[in-house]
Amino acid sequence: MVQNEVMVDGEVLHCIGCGAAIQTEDKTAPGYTPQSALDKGIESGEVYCQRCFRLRHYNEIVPVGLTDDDFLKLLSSISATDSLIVYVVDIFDVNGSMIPGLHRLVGDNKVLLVGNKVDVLPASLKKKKVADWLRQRANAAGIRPVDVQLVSAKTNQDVDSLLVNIDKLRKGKDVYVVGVTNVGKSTLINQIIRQSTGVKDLITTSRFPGTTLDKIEIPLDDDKKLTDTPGIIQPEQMAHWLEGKELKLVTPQKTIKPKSYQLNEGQTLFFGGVGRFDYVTGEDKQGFTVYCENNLYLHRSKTENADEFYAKHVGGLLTPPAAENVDSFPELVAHEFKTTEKSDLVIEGLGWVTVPAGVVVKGWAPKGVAVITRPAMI
Ligand SMILES: Nc1nc2c(ncn2[C@@H]2O[C@H](COP(=O)(O)OP(=O)(O)OP(=O)(O)O)[C@@H](O)[C@H]2O)c(=O)[nH]1
Ligand SMILES: [Mg+2]
Repeated sequence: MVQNEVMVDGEVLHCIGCGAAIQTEDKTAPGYTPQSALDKGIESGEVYCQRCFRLRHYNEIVPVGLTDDDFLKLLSSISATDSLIVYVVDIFDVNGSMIPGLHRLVGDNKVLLVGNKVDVLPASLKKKKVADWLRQRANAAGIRPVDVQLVSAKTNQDVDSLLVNIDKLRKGKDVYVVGVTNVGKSTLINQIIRQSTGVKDLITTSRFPGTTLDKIEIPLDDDKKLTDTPGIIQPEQMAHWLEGKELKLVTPQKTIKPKSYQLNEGQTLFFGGVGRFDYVTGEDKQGFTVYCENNLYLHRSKTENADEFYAKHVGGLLTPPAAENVDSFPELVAHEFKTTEKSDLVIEGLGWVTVPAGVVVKGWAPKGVAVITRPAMI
């Protein structure tokens, strides 16, 4: 697939930002680097491909997508190794973070489950509940992690205790960091590199799905290595359907400020144009609390007018999606639940609404994106 690989000291040269083999021929293929930039990079000892250069300096993505096949091949090669698997999930998108068949792919290797992006959770949320819930979700997918840990790769929260744990669990073996795209694998590894060498942001990270393109190996103290891997892009991830600016409005950037609403039966809340919540039946003036990106526009309306309102305003008042992407954005699909206890209705990748016991509610998400309920985390 890769043409005219560049060799240095008998080895294929890889981009340190995304792992792709460097080449100077095909501008549209992974690893493309203009000759002049390559010469400079070799001289300085740090070669970044043109795509990484653009991502790092201009936050612009050049799409070169990996196929599911490439991804599965890479994952199955891990099953043949004797290593510790660090499986990173986005606590904001647990369903979208599940790798189908991971339990088969990792073989007998131990799995340490890491819930990342804990910085966006409000302080009132009980971390232990979140960790227990993560473990349950992993078990339901056939994965039996030896431990579950919550961290924030971005703010460096609990990364040092994760490192201690990794060192204890790996017992002198190699470490593979796996997970679907956008969960923060590379951000986490950058923190690990920074802690041991002081070098900042070595690997390219971005809010766009599909940033890392190939394995990136980082040496550990004992001749073993820690490997970053590309994440598969899942149609179940909200991020799959959104572009740069849209993603920024949907993905929580900072600690979420909960918003409380008193709703009556027959009222609807829109989350921009990417999600919707209906209070179907229950007593009037019930309290509902919304947890989502602080800058996402929430709009209250009557359920009876909601369909019409959405059709009229999606891409305008109700944005994201942006006007130009409305046609390719999937329709919103309703999922109905009756609660028996105080629960969170979770729209994966978007956030959740804490709802009282004994009500009927509907969560709407783009077709394919999961909506679930769980016992309230707060
Ligand atoms: N709020 C928050 N955002 C994070 C955290 N870790 C990563 N991110 C953001 O999540 C996005 C994806 O991060 P990456 O590290 O590129 O994700 P990845 O898993 O390596 O993605 P691929 O290389 O595509 O597989 C970026 O916008 C990061 O800034 C975190 O702990 N908290
Ligand atoms: Mg990455």
